[in-house]
Formats: sequence, C-alpha cells, structure tokens
Amino acid sequence: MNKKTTLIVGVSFFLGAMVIGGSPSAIKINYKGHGYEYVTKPKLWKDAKKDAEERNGYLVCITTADENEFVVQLINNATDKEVPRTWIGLNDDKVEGDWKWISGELTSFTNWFHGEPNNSGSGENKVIYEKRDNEIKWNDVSGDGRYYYVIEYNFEIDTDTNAAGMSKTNLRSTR
Ligand code: MFU
Ligand code: CA
Ligand code: CA
Repeated sequence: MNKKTTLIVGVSFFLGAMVIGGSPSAIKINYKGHGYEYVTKPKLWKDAKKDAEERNGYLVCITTADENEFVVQLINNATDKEVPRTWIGLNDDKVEGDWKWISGELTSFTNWFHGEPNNSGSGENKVIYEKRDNEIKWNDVSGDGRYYYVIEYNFEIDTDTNAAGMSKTNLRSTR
C-alpha cells in the first residue's frame, strides 16, 4: 500500500471502530499528578458522587485558578456539542451558604457567575459548570438534574487516545 492508501485505511478503521464502539463515554487525562475523567453519562448529583467514589475518585474539587482553567478546557473539549452542564464536588448541604468541597479542601478559590450562588427556587445546594455567553463558570442548582460530571483521582490514571490528542493540542497551554 502507498502512504495515502495506508492513511485512508487507517483513518477508516479508526472511524469504523468509533461507530462500532460508539462515541467514548469518558475522557481521561492527568494534570499535576492527579487523574481527571470527564464522564458523558448524565446522572443525578448523588449518583454521580457515588459513581466517582466507587471508582476510588471523587467529584472534582477545584482549588486554584490553574486547576479551574484545566477543568474548563476539559469540559470545553470533551464533546463537539454545546458545553454541557457538568457537576463538581461543591455543596452547601450542611449549612446554607457555607460551601464545602467533598474532599475537605479549602474553598478560597471560587468561580461563580455574577449573581451566583443565589439558592434560587426551593433551594440550590449543588454546583455545576455551565456556559453563559462566552463564559464557563459555576452556578448553584438543585441536585435533581441529570448532568455529566468530572471525577478527580489523587493519583495518575491510564489516559485514552482522545485525551492524549487533547493534551498535545488544546490542553498544552495549561501545563
Ligand atoms: C438562575 C440560576 C438558577 C437557575 C435559574 C433558572 O436563577 O441561578 O440556578 O438555573 O436561573 C434565576
Ligand atoms: Ca444553597
Ligand atoms: Ca443558582
């Protein structure tokens, strides 16, 4: 086979495998010694939290501007659809207005939209990233929506092809 044929066969095989396997349900990538997994399977907050814990991780806890930028890029690049609403590990379940990371880390870094958190309606004690205009920031919401979520691990994880491609291109500037 010449080079062009080899490339076409190679790409066709890859796309064929994507069709058979369906689009990947998760993106896996490492950042500063921690693993991050973007799960594109919508769940209630409590079920997303449980799934993360069953896999020896936790819903992502963001403590610095750098980590925030990394997670925003992960969410931004994970799908070719509009930026999906995405659960994180922040809540004020215990005391209204007292936001806590489920990891117990300090909450000095915040990334709320203007006007948030507002504990709207019958109360909002969980947090998502969402996109408004051109910003991707935090909004407090009730826990009963089903959204994608990011799992963080306190160790490096095996990364997949997608994430490897992403780390080379889109995510390089955050490293
Ligand atoms: C804003 C948000 C709420 C909710 C509502 C539809 O309140 O703060 O979390 O998304 O819009 C007015
Ligand atoms: Ca609240
Ligand atoms: Ca809100």
